[in-house]
Amino acid sequence: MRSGYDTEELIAALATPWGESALAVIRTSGTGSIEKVASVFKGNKDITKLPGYSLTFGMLRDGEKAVDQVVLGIYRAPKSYTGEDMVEIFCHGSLPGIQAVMELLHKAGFRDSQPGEFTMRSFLNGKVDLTKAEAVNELILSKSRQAQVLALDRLSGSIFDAIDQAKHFLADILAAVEIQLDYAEDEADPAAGFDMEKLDKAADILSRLAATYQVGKLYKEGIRIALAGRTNAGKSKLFNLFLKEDRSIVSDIKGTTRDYIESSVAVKGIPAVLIDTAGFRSSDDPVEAEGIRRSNMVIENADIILYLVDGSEGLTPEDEAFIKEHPCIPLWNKIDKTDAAAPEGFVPISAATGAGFDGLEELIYTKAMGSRRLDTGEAVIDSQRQKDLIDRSLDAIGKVKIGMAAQMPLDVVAVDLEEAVNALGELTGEITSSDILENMFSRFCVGK
Ligand SMILES: Nc1nc2c(ncn2[C@@H]2O[C@H](COP(=O)(O)OP(=O)(O)O)[C@@H](O)[C@H]2O)c(=O)[nH]1
Ligand SMILES: [Mg+2]
Repeated sequence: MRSGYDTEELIAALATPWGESALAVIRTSGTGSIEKVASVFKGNKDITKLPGYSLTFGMLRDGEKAVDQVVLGIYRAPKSYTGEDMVEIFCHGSLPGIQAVMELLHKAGFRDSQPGEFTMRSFLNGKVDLTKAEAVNELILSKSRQAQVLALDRLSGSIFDAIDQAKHFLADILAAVEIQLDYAEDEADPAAGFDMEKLDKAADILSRLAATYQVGKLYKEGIRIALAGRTNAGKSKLFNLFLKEDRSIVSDIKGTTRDYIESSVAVKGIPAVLIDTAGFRSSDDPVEAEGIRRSNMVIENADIILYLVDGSEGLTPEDEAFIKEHPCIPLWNKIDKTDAAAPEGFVPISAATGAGFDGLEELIYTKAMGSRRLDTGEAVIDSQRQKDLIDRSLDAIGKVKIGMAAQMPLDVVAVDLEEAVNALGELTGEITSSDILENMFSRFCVGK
C-alpha cells in the first residue's frame, strides 16, 4: 500500500483556520515547489530567481484569470520549516478565495497535505528530533499560558537534552562492555570496566523525567471543576468571577440556570473547564428537572467540586448531606452580607466582591497538583509515548543492575543495556519505523 505521506510529492495546506478573516496563509513544500508556484504567479519579480527569506507581491493566475492578489514568502532548502523548498502564500481570507487558491495549487501539481506532514518532513530532514516535533503540536494545542510555556521549553530541546545525556551515559557503558566482551580474557573480572555510577546517573535523569509526566498530563488535559449548591447560593456569580465576564445569568429568581454551562479558564496556570450547574431544587417543570438531572451527572464526573452555601441563609440538612457524600471544597459565600462565621472546613468568600477568591484559587491549585511538583526550569513531558519509552528504558536499566549484582555473564547484561539505549533512540526518533511516525503525526493539525 502506498503511504499517504509520500515525501517525493509536493504538498499544500491551509495553515490558518477555515473561516473568513483578513488574511489566510497557505503553505506549500517540496522539491520544485517554488517553480510550481511560479507557474501560476505573476509579479514584478521572477520568484525562481529569488533567494530564501524573500517576500514578494503579485497575482496568482489561472491562465488569464486572476485568482487572488497575494504576498509570497520564499524559503530555500535547507533553511525552511520542512528543510525543503517552500512557498508560503498570504492571501485574502475569504472562503471562496481560499478555495480558488487551493484548486489552483492542485492544478499546478500540489496535493493536500496529511495531518502533521510538514513537521514530519522537518523530522525526516533532520531539522528536529521527535520530542521537538511533538512539542510543536503540544504548543498549538496548549490550553493555558503555563502549558504553552512548558511546550515551548520542549520545543527548544529541554527533553531532547536530558534524554541525550542519559543516552550518552548508557552508550559509554555499552561501549566499555563490548570492549570487554571482545578482548578480555575469560578470567577477567566482568565488572572491571563497568561504570555503575554512570548507570545510576542515567537512571536518575530518566526517573526525574518520568515523574514529571503527571504534571505534564495535568497541564495538557486540565481539570473539570463543577460548581454545585442550592439555588441562589451564588454559583453563577462565582462562575462569572472565574471568567471575569458575565457569561452565566445571575439572578435571584430561583431556577435561572436550567441546564449547565461550561467555559475554559486557567486556575494559576492549570487549564480547567468550569461548569455552572442548575441548583438543587426539586421541580415539577420537566425542563428544569432534566437540567437538574444533567447537573448531577456533571457533578459526579468533576475532578473538583466547589459546593456553595449562602452564608447569609446558613446550612441546611440538604447542604450537610451533600458535603458528607461528596469529596468537595465547601464554600461559605456572601460574606459581604453576613457576619455569620464560616463553619469549620468552609472557605469564606464573596462572589460579589471577590473577597477570598485568591485563596480559593490557591486551594484548587494545591488540590489539582496533589503530590505532583513543578520545579522551575525543569523539563516536563506530557506525551504518553515518551513516558512509555522512558519506562521501558528504566526497566531495562533495572535488569542490568540485577544482572550485574547476580554476576551474570556480560553478554547477557549487554542485551539489556542495548534495550535501554534503543528505547531512548526510539524516543528521539533515531530508531523509528514509518508506521510509528505516521501514527504519531496523524494526530497533528493539517498545515503543521
Ligand atoms: N451580596 C452578595 N450577593 C451575592 C453573592 N453571590 C451571589 N449573590 C446574589 O445572589 C443571587 C443568586 O446568585 P446566582 O449566582 O444567580 O445563584 P445561583 O442560583 O447559585 O447560580 C443573585 O442576586 C446574586 O447577585 C455574594 O457573594 N454577595
Ligand atoms: Mg445559577
